[in-house]
Amino acid sequence: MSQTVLETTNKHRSARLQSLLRQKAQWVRQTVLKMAVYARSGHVTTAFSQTELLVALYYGGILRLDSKRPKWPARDRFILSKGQGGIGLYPILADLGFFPKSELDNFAGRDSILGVHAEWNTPGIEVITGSLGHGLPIATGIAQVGLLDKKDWLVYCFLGDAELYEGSNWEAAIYAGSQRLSNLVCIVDRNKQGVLGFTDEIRTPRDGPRLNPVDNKFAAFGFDTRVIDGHSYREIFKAFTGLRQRIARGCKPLLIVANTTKGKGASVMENKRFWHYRVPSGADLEAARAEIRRAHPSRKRQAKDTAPHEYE
Ligand SMILES: Cc1ncc(C[n+]2csc(CCOP(=O)(O)OP(=O)(O)O)c2C)c(N)n1
Ligand SMILES: [Mg+2]
Repeated sequence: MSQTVLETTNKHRSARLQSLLRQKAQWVRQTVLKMAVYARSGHVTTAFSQTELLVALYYGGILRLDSKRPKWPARDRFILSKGQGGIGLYPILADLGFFPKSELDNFAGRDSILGVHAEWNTPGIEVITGSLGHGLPIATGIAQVGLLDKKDWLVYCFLGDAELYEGSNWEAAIYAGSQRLSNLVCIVDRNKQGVLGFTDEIRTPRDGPRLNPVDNKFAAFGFDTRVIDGHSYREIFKAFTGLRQRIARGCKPLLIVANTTKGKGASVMENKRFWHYRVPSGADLEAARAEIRRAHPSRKRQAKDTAPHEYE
């Protein structure tokens, strides 16, 4: 798998680029499954929900990053507020060269640099998260500093939807809106599920209070908003185009609601209450593997079921 960051050009909508991104997404899902099975830990459905968004951001030339200089001062700051999604970000960071792919073998292990939740000592991870609800206040503070220092880097804050029940999100949103933090881009992975409950279909006591309409709530707090299909590269690139110019134009902070499916890509786990903390095994695992293998027909070596430590 090439480690080249794909260029940001009009080619984004081209079939070739879409095919490359689909291939990356397939590889990320396969790698997440291997890591989780090997470690007997990790949030697989969480990672599958966010895959296309992270693949587009990291391989599609949206984020300005340098894997050889993770602390490059001019980098965009990407904050994975839904820290349990780390398992789905680590393969991408490794593939891009932030750290060796062999580190993926030790996901969640003793002395690992890759925790179940994202931690700041991992190259490419900005802040520790996983205690949900605290990424946005941190992102807001960093964005404020960027504006005061007249920098052109952007701060991306990637939130879970049920995470919006927690922490100091709304306090931070009020502040971000009132200060017109034009360099702040919030993305909500709107998979409509938390751990065991749904966010808008209140059928059991495990379901949370209704979150809809998420976009209108943020708009009321002073954000511009966009709602997209978080599995469509065409919609993702459209929503993430021209964001850096928003700083010079003094725009409002931006919220992108990305409608997704929890467990996307493995129907056996899609949109079910059961899977948030579980790692599939047996027939479920085989079904998931087979479906992901079929997702991109040109993937080489797809028939070979590699050992956990082989990530190519
Ligand atoms: C402060 C805090 N409370 C509870 C948890 C337990 N927890 C882990 S993941 C999760 C649900 C997250 O749902 P969501 O933010 O929608 O993420 P996703 O669906 O993308 O996994 C919860 C409640 C936590 N990590 N932190
Ligand atoms: Mg969710």
